Amino acid sequence: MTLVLDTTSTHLPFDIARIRRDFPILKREVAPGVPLVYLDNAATSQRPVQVIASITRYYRDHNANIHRGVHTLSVESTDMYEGERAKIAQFINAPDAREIIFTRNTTESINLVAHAWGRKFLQAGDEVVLSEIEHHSNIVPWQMLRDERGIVLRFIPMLPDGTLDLDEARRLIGPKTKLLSVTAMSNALGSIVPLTDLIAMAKAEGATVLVDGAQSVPHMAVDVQALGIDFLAFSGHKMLGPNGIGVLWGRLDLLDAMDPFMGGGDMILTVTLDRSTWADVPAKFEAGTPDISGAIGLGVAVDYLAALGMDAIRKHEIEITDYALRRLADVPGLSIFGRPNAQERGGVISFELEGIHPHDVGQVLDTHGVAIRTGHHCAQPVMAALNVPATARASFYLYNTTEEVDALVDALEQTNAFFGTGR
Ligand code: C6P
Repeated sequence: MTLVLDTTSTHLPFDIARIRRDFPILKREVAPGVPLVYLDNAATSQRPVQVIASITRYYRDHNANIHRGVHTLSVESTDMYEGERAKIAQFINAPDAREIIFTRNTTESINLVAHAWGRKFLQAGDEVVLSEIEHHSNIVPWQMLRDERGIVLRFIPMLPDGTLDLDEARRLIGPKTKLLSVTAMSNALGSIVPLTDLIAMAKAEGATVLVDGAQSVPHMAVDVQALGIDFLAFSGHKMLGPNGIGVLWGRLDLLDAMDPFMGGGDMILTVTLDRSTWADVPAKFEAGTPDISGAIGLGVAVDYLAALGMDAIRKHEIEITDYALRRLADVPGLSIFGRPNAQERGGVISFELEGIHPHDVGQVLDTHGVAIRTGHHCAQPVMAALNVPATARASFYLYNTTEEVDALVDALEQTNAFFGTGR
């Protein structure tokens, strides 16, 4: 199959052909004559040459440890690392660069809050409100804390259309709620969570609010001050950045009041054989040599996203998702989970093909070059609520085209033909 890209499309808000040239992997074939159609962006995005080159350049020209040396390379590396912190603060409109803590990923960021904020400020009987559509990384750390400290977990239920039950949320969020921790967008279904309503409910009760931005920060403008939240967690690898670098943003007063997450080099002020005192934030939460090149690559990824504009990226994804929802509706035997309207969801479409296990769908699509994710998407409670073991999931990003959606639809029709289904 030859994939012909209509790179002159004018309905798109930016120059898709130019963008695709920045991503060499999009030109590869997964087998001779089978071009890659990468639709697994909710799992991880691809990286542009600008990000890849920044990492090579760092190791080739600047590499040294940071905050430790007086020599030129160490000073350069420190300046680059700290410069990226400031850039990322600006990207999410954080008032102070010290509020950006570099972690490995969203998972570590949420664990950091559960450990360093939760263990200090939550007591037995305090309630933490989560939702049924959370990724495991926003469930398991709180279950661990519950088992250790006796806090109570409450879950805002999911309605059959993949949205959250706001009436139930109003009932669950009350005087005992000390923390609301919710995702901005479901990775399994694409549902966009009505954060403004939920945050207002939590703030009316004086609760702290953590937002899991793993699926929102890469795809739409996120402004922590406008949202009025306290913590935001996200991952570099889902937003064109390297693996192994993530961010926890937290309000400075909260970060100041928290104890460290890990002990070691760089997070201390003084150490004697008897006791130690802590460095100020952000160093207090960045023990050991950090992922310096990762932070630099993430900074370049943020430059790339900012140059395109997050509103333009969101608009592009709505167009692609809208087109995909319409085309997929015509595939025999295919049903889509979640809201039918592209405006109400991110660029994620979970679906099933009647009579074929999602893993088999994924495998046949792969033979046509189409990469999607199948499984429970680290959101087993969502699968339980839908009463399915797994789904097939296509997810889009700024470089995807309507022609790639056509390739997905063709491959699904061939999957039906292969299994003799959809008739
Ligand atoms: N979701 C997916 O295929 P990490 O692995 O720490 O970078 O991100 C965890 C995470 C947290 N919250 C949400 C909403 C997420 O989507 C993810 C990662 C990927 O859906 C990998 S499981």
